[in-house]
Amino acid sequence: MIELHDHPVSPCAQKVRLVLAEKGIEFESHFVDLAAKQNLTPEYLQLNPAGLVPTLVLDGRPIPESTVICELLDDLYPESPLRSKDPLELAQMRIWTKRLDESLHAACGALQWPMLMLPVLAKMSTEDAEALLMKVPDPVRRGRQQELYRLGMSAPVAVTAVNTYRKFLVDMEALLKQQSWLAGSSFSLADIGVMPYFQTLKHFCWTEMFADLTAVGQWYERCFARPSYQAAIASAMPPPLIEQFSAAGDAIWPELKAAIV
Ligand SMILES: N[C@@H](CCC(=O)N[C@@H](CS)C(=O)NCC(=O)O)C(=O)O
Repeated sequence: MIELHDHPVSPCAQKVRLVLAEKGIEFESHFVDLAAKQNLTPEYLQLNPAGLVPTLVLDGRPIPESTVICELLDDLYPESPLRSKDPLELAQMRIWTKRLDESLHAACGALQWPMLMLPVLAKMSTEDAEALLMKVPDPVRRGRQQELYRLGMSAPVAVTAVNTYRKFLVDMEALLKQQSWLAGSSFSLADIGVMPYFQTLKHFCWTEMFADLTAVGQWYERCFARPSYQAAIASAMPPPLIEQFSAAGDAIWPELKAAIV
């Protein structure tokens, strides 16, 4: 039995759910309430010492790190492979997934986290909110969240994030003008890895960020038309959350747009 410790709007969890859906693998999802900081409870930290979702549990063994999980699932379920046999395409795929892990993910976190968490923290005393943030195990992530809590979307980290996003999209455009998919001729873990970050743009109504990038727009349509998108991402989003996100994202968009250089 496969279990996934999960959250509907976590890009990393969405990535894993996309792989499971592409391959038709059954699994049991356990919701981790990030807003209630359930990811920082001692029980969850035993599964995932970084206090992050997702965690895949396979025959009782917890496996963290979405990129690792996706490759593991492709190894365990080799039918409908999501990695090319061509070494150059495989390298290209890993360059994209590495870039997600090393840069776009943090940028997305810096934009998405305040939308989710600032309303929750606003209901607490400053002391309680600061104490809660002190529990975040990773010092880099903790510092980013503290900065966003104190300065909101005008924090330098948010300005850098929106520009990191835009640069990623522009680089995608250059490549997708020459090939259909990010790793080359076939849909792969690179496309799956990037799709959730477009879901973030979609649900916060920030798709204008790539409105001028035609090849990216076509890639987005192709990816989001896949049945796995419906099964893994769209159907998991609670409608009240979609409404809350689009209203919050819409309100902040002019400020974000003005920060793009
Ligand atoms: N490198 C990790 C990153 C996981 C991650 O950042 N998860 C976020 C949601 S997408 C999370 O759990 N955030 C909770 C928090 O920061 O409190 C992976 O790929 O699995």
